[in-house]
Amino acid sequence: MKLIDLRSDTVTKPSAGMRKAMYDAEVGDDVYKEDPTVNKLEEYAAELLGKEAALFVPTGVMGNQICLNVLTSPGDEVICERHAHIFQYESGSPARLSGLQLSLVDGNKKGIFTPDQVEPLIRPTSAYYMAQTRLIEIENTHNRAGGTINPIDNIKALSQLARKYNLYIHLDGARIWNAYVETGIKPDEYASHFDSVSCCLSKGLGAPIGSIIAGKKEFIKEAFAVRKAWGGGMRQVGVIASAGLYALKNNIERLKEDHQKAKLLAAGLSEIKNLSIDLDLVETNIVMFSPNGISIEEFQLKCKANGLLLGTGKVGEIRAVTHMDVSVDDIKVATGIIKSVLA
Ligand code: TLP
Repeated sequence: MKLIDLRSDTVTKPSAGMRKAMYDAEVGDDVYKEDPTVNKLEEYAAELLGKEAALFVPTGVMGNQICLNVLTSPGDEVICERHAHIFQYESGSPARLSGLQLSLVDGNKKGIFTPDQVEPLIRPTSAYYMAQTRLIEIENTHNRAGGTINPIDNIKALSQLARKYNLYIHLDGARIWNAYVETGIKPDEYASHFDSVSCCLSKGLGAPIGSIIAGKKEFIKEAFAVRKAWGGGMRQVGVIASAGLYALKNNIERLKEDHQKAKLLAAGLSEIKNLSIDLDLVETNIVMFSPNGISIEEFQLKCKANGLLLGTGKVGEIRAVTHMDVSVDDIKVATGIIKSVLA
């Protein structure tokens, strides 16, 4: 039986063109900065993000965590949204790896929080007995809220607030490419409001592995040392950096198709009885919904038995993510499977 896999946009397999680029990649030892393909990827990504420098890292989690580590000291506090990936899905790493505590803001249903909500959370620098607020983190698009886009004016205002209080500001832009194709706001425009940015190559862009972090030269120099300290110094890694470079050059604009597929799926789901969905949240390639009268686990198992793999979102929610390895037909079949499971 063919399985339609909507668990995540991370499940894609490298295309023929990407595999060829990997096969042909020139390589060297990246710990000595001698891998020409990694160097090319880092230069290209830095330019795309309008930053002085960039660093290739194995995963989005490592990317976020290196950025937090470089910009803070143990005992500092980081402000982020309650459903942020760094809080929900990164294994407690801000505490484990950098001795940080997180101060959580309740965003709206789209995971968006405003400067008015953040300002009262900033600790006075005179209060030596309090953790010191050091950094604000924003996730765009916001995964757990359903792939929602943070409005650029809000990002600007949060960035200005960070400047006013001498705080750093970090972007978890794992899916910044999705925000870009939907709004037309370029990745470098988004990135210009942040000290550090982390972006994934292995989600909708279809690379098998890899993320990029970007920022000032000095920042990337320190990030390079932290990556090594955490065991992330890689060798002839041009074989995978080539996939990332191919992804950045070929697979950004096509993300629009994934957004159309998500809208198609959401529209189909909204007509199914025993299912709740907020269409207002479907802005990019993620669709969150709740099946009624059945547990999430049982619903997932029944869908799987019928050939459809689905993930989870917030408590009581199913997450379906569209990507380049599912077709419009697959989306129609998936909608039919969900309908029959809930009938
Ligand atoms: N997210 C994964 C899961 O961890 C939920 C997914 O399937 O969506 N930031 C954001 C916003 C992410 O969504 C993810 C991955 C990461 C960072 C971490 O990337 P990886 O998995 O490469 O470490």
